Amino acid sequence: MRVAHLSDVHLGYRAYSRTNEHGINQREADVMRAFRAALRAVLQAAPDLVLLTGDLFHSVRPSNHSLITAYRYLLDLQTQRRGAPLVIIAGNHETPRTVESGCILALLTHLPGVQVVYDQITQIELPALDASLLCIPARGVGELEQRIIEPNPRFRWNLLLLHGLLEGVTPFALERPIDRQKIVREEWDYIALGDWHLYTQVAPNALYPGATEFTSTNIWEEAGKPKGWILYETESRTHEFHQVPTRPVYDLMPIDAGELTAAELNDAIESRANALEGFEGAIVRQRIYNLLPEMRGQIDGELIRELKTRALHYHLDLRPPQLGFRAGRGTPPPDDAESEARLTLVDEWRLFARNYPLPADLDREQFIELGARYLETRSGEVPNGA
Ligand SMILES: [Mn+2]
Repeated sequence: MRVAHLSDVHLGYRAYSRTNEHGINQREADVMRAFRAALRAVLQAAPDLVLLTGDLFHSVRPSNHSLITAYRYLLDLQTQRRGAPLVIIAGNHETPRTVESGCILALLTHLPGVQVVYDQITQIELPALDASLLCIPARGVGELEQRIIEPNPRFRWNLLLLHGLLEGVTPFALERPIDRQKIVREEWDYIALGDWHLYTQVAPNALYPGATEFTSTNIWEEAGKPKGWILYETESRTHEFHQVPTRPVYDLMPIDAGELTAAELNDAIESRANALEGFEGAIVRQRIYNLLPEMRGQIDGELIRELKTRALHYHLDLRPPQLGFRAGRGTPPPDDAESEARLTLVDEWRLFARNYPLPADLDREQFIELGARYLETRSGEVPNGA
Protein backbone atom coordinates (compact mmCIF):
# COMPACT_ATOMS: atom_id res chain seq x y z
CA MET A 1 0.00 0.00 0.00
CA ARG A 2 1.29 3.46 -0.92
CA VAL A 3 0.67 6.23 1.57
CA ALA A 4 1.08 9.99 1.03
CA HIS A 5 1.70 11.71 4.35
CA LEU A 6 1.41 15.48 4.87
CA SER A 7 1.36 17.45 8.08
CA ASP A 8 1.36 20.89 9.68
CA VAL A 9 0.12 22.91 6.73
CA HIS A 10 -1.01 25.79 8.99
CA LEU A 11 -3.49 27.40 6.59
CA GLY A 12 -4.25 30.88 7.83
CA TYR A 13 -0.74 31.48 9.20
CA ARG A 14 0.18 35.15 8.73
CA ALA A 15 3.39 37.02 9.25
CA TYR A 16 4.84 40.43 8.47
CA SER A 17 2.90 43.22 6.84
CA ARG A 18 3.37 42.55 3.13
CA THR A 19 0.24 41.71 1.13
CA ASN A 20 -0.04 40.31 -2.39
CA GLU A 21 -1.94 41.75 -5.36
CA HIS A 22 -5.22 40.36 -3.97
CA GLY A 23 -4.71 42.08 -0.62
CA ILE A 24 -3.91 38.79 1.11
CA ASN A 25 -1.06 38.59 3.58
CA GLN A 26 1.88 37.35 1.52
CA ARG A 27 2.90 34.63 3.96
CA GLU A 28 -0.68 33.39 4.16
CA ALA A 29 -0.66 33.17 0.36
CA ASP A 30 2.73 31.37 0.44
CA VAL A 31 1.36 28.75 2.84
CA MET A 32 -1.59 28.11 0.53
CA ARG A 33 0.63 27.89 -2.50
CA ALA A 34 2.86 25.31 -0.79
CA PHE A 35 -0.23 23.28 0.17
CA ARG A 36 -1.51 23.35 -3.40
CA ALA A 37 1.90 22.32 -4.76
CA ALA A 38 2.03 19.42 -2.28
CA LEU A 39 -1.49 18.25 -3.22
CA ARG A 40 -0.69 18.37 -6.93
CA ALA A 41 2.39 16.23 -6.36
CA VAL A 42 0.38 13.84 -4.17
CA LEU A 43 -2.23 13.46 -6.90
CA GLN A 44 0.47 12.65 -9.44
CA ALA A 45 1.96 9.99 -7.15
CA ALA A 46 -1.50 8.32 -7.04
CA PRO A 47 -1.25 6.90 -3.49
CA ASP A 48 -3.84 4.44 -2.11
CA LEU A 49 -4.22 6.52 1.03
CA VAL A 50 -3.55 10.15 2.00
CA LEU A 51 -2.87 11.18 5.62
CA LEU A 52 -2.90 14.67 7.14
CA THR A 53 -1.50 14.47 10.67
CA GLY A 54 -2.68 17.70 12.24
CA ASP A 55 -2.47 21.49 12.12
CA LEU A 56 -4.11 21.72 8.72
CA PHE A 57 -5.34 25.07 10.05
CA HIS A 58 -3.24 27.53 12.02
CA SER A 59 -6.05 28.41 14.40
CA VAL A 60 -9.23 27.14 16.02
CA ARG A 61 -11.30 29.62 14.00
CA PRO A 62 -9.70 29.98 10.59
CA SER A 63 -10.63 32.90 8.35
CA ASN A 64 -13.25 32.37 5.66
CA HIS A 65 -10.51 32.66 3.09
CA SER A 66 -8.49 29.79 4.67
CA LEU A 67 -11.62 27.66 4.98
CA ILE A 68 -12.77 28.18 1.42
CA THR A 69 -9.28 27.50 0.10
CA ALA A 70 -8.85 24.29 2.09
CA TYR A 71 -12.29 23.07 1.07
CA ARG A 72 -11.73 23.82 -2.59
CA TYR A 73 -8.27 22.23 -2.76
CA LEU A 74 -9.33 19.09 -0.90
CA LEU A 75 -12.58 18.76 -2.89
CA ASP A 76 -10.54 19.00 -6.06
CA LEU A 77 -8.06 16.36 -4.81
CA GLN A 78 -10.81 13.98 -3.70
CA THR A 79 -12.81 14.38 -6.89
CA GLN A 80 -9.77 13.51 -8.95
CA ARG A 81 -8.94 10.58 -6.63
CA ARG A 82 -12.57 9.42 -6.98
CA GLY A 83 -13.06 9.51 -3.24
CA ALA A 84 -10.08 7.30 -2.35
CA PRO A 85 -9.45 7.46 1.42
CA LEU A 86 -8.06 10.61 3.03
CA VAL A 87 -7.72 10.61 6.82
CA ILE A 88 -7.22 13.82 8.80
CA ILE A 89 -6.43 14.08 12.51
CA ALA A 90 -6.56 17.35 14.44
CA GLY A 91 -3.48 19.11 15.73
CA ASN A 92 -3.14 21.39 18.74
CA HIS A 93 -3.59 24.51 16.60
CA GLU A 94 -7.10 23.68 15.42
CA THR A 95 -8.30 21.98 18.63
CA PRO A 96 -10.50 24.22 20.79
CA ARG A 97 -10.14 24.19 24.56
CA THR A 98 -13.60 22.75 25.18
CA VAL A 99 -15.17 19.76 23.43
CA GLU A 100 -18.45 21.71 23.13
CA SER A 101 -16.83 24.22 20.77
CA GLY A 102 -16.63 21.50 18.11
CA CYS A 103 -13.83 21.45 15.58
CA ILE A 104 -13.75 23.11 12.20
CA LEU A 105 -12.28 19.94 10.66
CA ALA A 106 -15.76 18.36 10.99
CA LEU A 107 -16.69 20.39 7.91
CA LEU A 108 -14.30 18.32 5.82
CA THR A 109 -16.06 15.01 6.59
CA HIS A 110 -18.56 16.01 3.91
CA LEU A 111 -15.92 15.64 1.21
CA PRO A 112 -15.86 12.32 -0.66
CA GLY A 113 -13.63 9.71 1.01
CA VAL A 114 -12.58 11.99 3.88
CA GLN A 115 -12.60 10.86 7.52
CA VAL A 116 -11.64 13.14 10.37
CA VAL A 117 -10.60 12.43 13.97
CA TYR A 118 -10.43 15.43 16.29
CA ASP A 119 -11.56 14.24 19.67
CA GLN A 120 -10.60 10.90 21.20
CA ILE A 121 -8.29 8.12 20.16
CA THR A 122 -10.25 6.45 17.37
CA GLN A 123 -9.77 3.44 15.14
CA ILE A 124 -10.67 3.85 11.48
CA GLU A 125 -11.17 0.74 9.38
CA LEU A 126 -10.59 0.85 5.64
CA PRO A 127 -11.72 -2.59 4.45
CA ALA A 128 -11.06 -1.79 0.80
CA LEU A 129 -7.37 -1.37 1.64
CA ASP A 130 -7.40 -4.10 4.32
CA ALA A 131 -6.08 -1.41 6.66
CA SER A 132 -6.77 -0.24 10.19
CA LEU A 133 -5.69 3.22 11.34
CA LEU A 134 -5.37 4.05 15.00
CA CYS A 135 -5.69 7.83 15.17
CA ILE A 136 -4.41 9.94 18.07
CA PRO A 137 -5.32 13.60 17.55
CA ALA A 138 -3.84 16.33 19.78
CA ARG A 139 -6.66 15.96 22.29
CA GLY A 140 -6.19 12.17 22.40
CA VAL A 141 -2.58 12.45 23.61
CA GLY A 142 -3.84 12.92 27.18
CA GLU A 143 -5.57 9.53 26.98
CA LEU A 144 -2.39 7.71 26.00
CA GLU A 145 -1.29 6.75 29.50
CA GLN A 146 -4.51 4.88 30.26
CA ARG A 147 -4.68 3.18 26.89
CA ILE A 148 -3.16 0.10 25.38
CA ILE A 149 -1.99 1.04 21.93
CA GLU A 150 -1.89 -1.98 19.68
CA PRO A 151 -2.57 -3.02 16.10
CA ASN A 152 -5.79 -4.71 15.01
CA PRO A 153 -4.88 -8.28 13.91
CA ARG A 154 -7.93 -8.52 11.63
CA PHE A 155 -6.25 -6.23 9.11
CA ARG A 156 -3.24 -6.71 6.91
CA TRP A 157 -1.97 -3.16 7.36
CA ASN A 158 -1.88 -1.33 10.66
CA LEU A 159 -1.08 2.36 10.80
CA LEU A 160 -0.71 4.64 13.77
CA LEU A 161 -1.36 8.39 13.37
CA LEU A 162 -0.26 10.80 16.08
CA HIS A 163 -0.09 14.56 16.50
CA GLY A 164 2.43 15.18 19.26
CA LEU A 165 6.12 15.47 20.09
CA LEU A 166 7.94 12.26 20.94
CA GLU A 167 10.69 12.40 23.54
CA GLY A 168 14.08 13.03 21.99
CA VAL A 169 12.79 14.59 18.78
CA THR A 170 13.27 18.25 19.69
CA PRO A 171 16.60 19.86 20.64
CA PHE A 172 14.87 21.52 23.58
CA ALA A 173 13.36 19.88 26.66
CA LEU A 174 9.65 19.12 26.56
CA GLU A 175 7.35 19.48 29.51
CA ARG A 176 5.35 16.34 28.71
CA PRO A 177 7.10 14.36 25.98
CA ILE A 178 5.30 11.33 24.60
CA ASP A 179 6.85 8.01 25.63
CA ARG A 180 8.73 6.84 22.57
CA GLN A 181 8.60 3.15 23.56
CA LYS A 182 4.85 3.25 23.58
CA ILE A 183 4.58 4.59 20.03
CA VAL A 184 7.64 3.58 18.03
CA ARG A 185 7.17 -0.18 17.64
CA GLU A 186 7.95 -2.70 14.93
CA GLU A 187 4.39 -4.03 14.91
CA TRP A 188 3.09 -0.94 13.10
CA ASP A 189 3.40 -0.92 9.33
CA TYR A 190 3.61 2.84 9.46
CA ILE A 191 3.65 5.46 12.21
CA ALA A 192 2.58 8.80 10.72
CA LEU A 193 3.66 11.64 12.99
CA GLY A 194 2.74 15.33 13.07
CA ASP A 195 3.50 18.41 15.19
CA TRP A 196 7.26 18.65 14.62
CA HIS A 197 7.93 21.00 11.69
CA LEU A 198 11.13 19.45 10.40
CA TYR A 199 11.28 16.32 8.25
CA THR A 200 12.55 13.69 10.70
CA GLN A 201 12.93 9.94 10.51
CA VAL A 202 12.38 8.55 14.00
CA ALA A 203 12.58 4.95 12.73
CA PRO A 204 12.26 3.43 9.25
CA ASN A 205 8.53 3.00 9.95
CA ALA A 206 8.04 6.25 11.94
CA LEU A 207 8.31 9.64 10.26
CA TYR A 208 7.54 13.31 10.67
CA PRO A 209 7.21 14.88 7.20
CA GLY A 210 7.46 18.29 8.88
CA ALA A 211 5.51 21.36 7.81
CA THR A 212 4.88 22.33 4.18
CA GLU A 213 6.09 25.94 4.74
CA PHE A 214 8.03 27.89 7.37
CA THR A 215 5.35 28.49 9.99
CA SER A 216 7.17 27.77 13.26
CA THR A 217 7.61 30.28 16.02
CA ASN A 218 11.32 30.46 15.40
CA ILE A 219 11.77 29.95 11.66
CA TRP A 220 15.49 30.77 11.90
CA GLU A 221 16.16 27.36 13.41
CA GLU A 222 14.70 25.87 10.25
CA ALA A 223 16.53 28.07 7.71
CA GLY A 224 17.85 26.03 4.82
CA LYS A 225 15.95 22.86 5.78
CA PRO A 226 13.60 21.33 3.20
CA LYS A 227 9.81 21.38 3.45
CA GLY A 228 7.61 18.74 1.90
CA TRP A 229 5.69 15.49 2.27
CA ILE A 230 6.36 11.75 2.41
CA LEU A 231 5.46 8.93 0.08
CA TYR A 232 5.65 5.69 2.05
CA GLU A 233 5.44 2.08 0.88
CA THR A 234 4.10 -0.29 3.56
CA GLU A 235 5.36 -3.46 1.82
CA SER A 236 9.04 -2.46 1.89
CA ARG A 237 8.80 0.07 4.77
CA THR A 238 10.68 2.58 2.68
CA HIS A 239 9.85 6.17 1.87
CA GLU A 240 10.68 9.10 -0.36
CA PHE A 241 10.67 12.70 0.82
CA HIS A 242 9.18 15.04 -1.76
CA GLN A 243 10.24 18.64 -1.40
CA VAL A 244 7.74 21.45 -1.90
CA PRO A 245 8.90 24.88 -3.09
CA THR A 246 8.59 27.51 -0.35
CA ARG A 247 9.62 31.08 0.21
CA PRO A 248 13.35 31.02 1.02
CA VAL A 249 14.45 31.72 4.59
CA TYR A 250 18.05 32.78 5.24
CA ASP A 251 19.86 33.30 8.49
CA LEU A 252 22.94 35.30 7.48
CA MET A 253 26.32 34.88 9.17
CA PRO A 254 26.31 37.04 12.30
CA ILE A 255 28.44 40.19 12.32
CA ASP A 256 30.66 40.83 15.32
CA ALA A 257 30.45 44.61 15.74
CA GLY A 258 32.90 44.56 18.66
CA GLU A 259 35.85 46.10 16.86
CA LEU A 260 34.19 47.64 13.82
CA THR A 261 33.80 51.31 12.97
CA ALA A 262 30.35 52.50 11.91
CA ALA A 263 31.43 52.51 8.25
CA GLU A 264 32.81 48.97 8.50
CA LEU A 265 29.63 47.79 10.17
CA ASN A 266 27.44 49.27 7.44
CA ASP A 267 29.70 47.77 4.79
CA ALA A 268 29.40 44.37 6.44
CA ILE A 269 25.60 44.62 6.55
CA GLU A 270 25.46 45.62 2.90
CA SER A 271 27.93 43.04 1.61
CA ARG A 272 26.34 40.15 3.52
CA ALA A 273 22.99 41.02 1.92
CA ASN A 274 24.41 41.57 -1.56
CA ALA A 275 26.40 38.33 -1.45
CA LEU A 276 23.16 36.42 -1.02
CA GLU A 277 21.75 35.31 -4.33
CA GLY A 278 17.99 35.24 -3.90
CA PHE A 279 17.88 38.03 -1.32
CA GLU A 280 15.00 39.60 -3.27
CA GLY A 281 11.68 38.46 -1.84
CA ALA A 282 13.30 36.24 0.79
CA ILE A 283 12.90 36.17 4.56
CA VAL A 284 16.27 37.17 5.99
CA ARG A 285 17.79 37.64 9.42
CA GLN A 286 21.04 39.45 10.09
CA ARG A 287 22.33 39.18 13.64
CA ILE A 288 24.80 41.72 14.94
CA TYR A 289 26.59 40.83 18.14
CA ASN A 290 28.51 43.03 20.54
CA LEU A 291 26.84 46.21 19.36
CA LEU A 292 27.50 49.08 21.73
CA PRO A 293 24.48 51.32 22.35
CA GLU A 294 26.26 54.35 20.88
CA MET A 295 26.81 52.47 17.59
CA ARG A 296 23.13 51.70 17.15
CA GLY A 297 22.30 55.17 15.90
CA GLN A 298 25.07 54.94 13.32
CA ILE A 299 23.53 52.09 11.40
CA ASP A 300 22.62 53.43 7.97
CA GLY A 301 18.84 53.84 8.05
CA GLU A 302 18.69 54.38 4.31
CA LEU A 303 20.47 51.07 3.70
CA ILE A 304 18.22 49.18 6.10
CA ARG A 305 15.08 50.64 4.50
CA GLU A 306 16.35 49.55 1.10
CA LEU A 307 17.05 46.01 2.35
CA LYS A 308 13.61 45.85 3.95
CA THR A 309 12.07 46.78 0.60
CA ARG A 310 14.04 44.22 -1.41
CA ALA A 311 13.47 41.29 0.93
CA LEU A 312 9.99 40.12 1.87
CA HIS A 313 11.18 40.52 5.44
CA TYR A 314 14.59 41.71 6.63
CA HIS A 315 15.11 41.25 10.33
CA LEU A 316 18.04 43.14 11.83
CA ASP A 317 18.70 41.46 15.15
CA LEU A 318 20.87 43.74 17.30
CA ARG A 319 22.46 42.35 20.43
CA PRO A 320 24.40 44.39 22.95
CA PRO A 321 27.65 42.93 24.35
CA GLN A 322 26.19 41.39 27.50
CA LEU A 323 23.53 39.40 25.65
CA GLY A 324 25.32 38.27 22.51
CA PHE A 325 28.24 35.93 22.12
CA ARG A 326 31.80 37.09 21.57
CA ALA A 327 32.87 35.74 18.25
CA GLY A 328 36.46 35.38 17.07
CA ARG A 329 38.51 38.30 18.17
CA GLY A 330 36.60 39.30 21.29
CA THR A 331 37.66 37.95 24.64
CA PRO A 332 35.19 35.33 25.83
CA PRO A 333 33.86 36.00 29.30
CA PRO A 334 35.11 33.46 31.87
CA ASP A 335 33.26 30.14 32.24
CA ASP A 336 31.50 30.76 28.98
CA ALA A 337 33.49 28.63 26.57
CA GLU A 338 30.31 27.47 24.82
CA SER A 339 29.09 31.02 24.41
CA GLU A 340 28.55 30.60 20.67
CA ALA A 341 25.63 28.34 21.44
CA ARG A 342 24.28 30.65 24.09
CA LEU A 343 20.73 31.77 23.54
CA THR A 344 19.60 35.35 23.64
CA LEU A 345 16.86 36.31 26.02
CA VAL A 346 14.39 36.40 23.11
CA ASP A 347 15.38 32.89 21.95
CA GLU A 348 15.02 31.60 25.48
CA TRP A 349 11.59 33.17 25.71
CA ARG A 350 10.52 31.51 22.44
CA LEU A 351 11.67 28.07 23.57
CA PHE A 352 10.04 28.49 26.97
CA ALA A 353 6.73 29.74 25.58
CA ARG A 354 6.59 27.04 22.89
CA ASN A 355 5.71 24.43 25.54
CA TYR A 356 4.14 26.53 28.24
CA PRO A 357 0.50 25.48 28.78
CA LEU A 358 -1.84 28.18 27.46
CA PRO A 359 -5.61 28.37 27.06
CA ALA A 360 -6.34 26.70 23.71
CA ASP A 361 -8.09 29.70 22.22
CA LEU A 362 -5.19 32.02 22.92
CA ASP A 363 -3.11 32.24 19.76
CA ARG A 364 0.27 30.88 20.86
CA GLU A 365 2.23 32.36 17.96
CA GLN A 366 0.84 35.83 18.54
CA PHE A 367 1.43 35.53 22.26
CA ILE A 368 5.05 34.47 21.70
CA GLU A 369 5.72 37.18 19.13
CA LEU A 370 4.23 39.85 21.38
CA GLY A 371 6.54 38.76 24.20
CA ALA A 372 9.50 38.65 21.82
CA ARG A 373 8.74 42.18 20.62
CA TYR A 374 8.70 43.51 24.17
CA LEU A 375 12.03 41.88 24.90
CA GLU A 376 13.56 43.06 21.64
CA THR A 377 12.46 46.62 22.26
CA ARG A 378 14.24 46.49 25.56
CA SER A 379 17.43 45.05 24.11
CA GLY A 380 17.67 47.59 21.34
CA GLU A 381 15.89 46.16 18.34
CA VAL A 382 15.45 48.59 15.47
CA PRO A 383 11.66 48.83 15.12
CA ASN A 384 10.26 47.27 11.97
CA GLY A 385 7.98 50.16 11.21
CA ALA A 386 5.07 47.70 10.86
MN1 LIG B 1 2.22 22.53 13.72
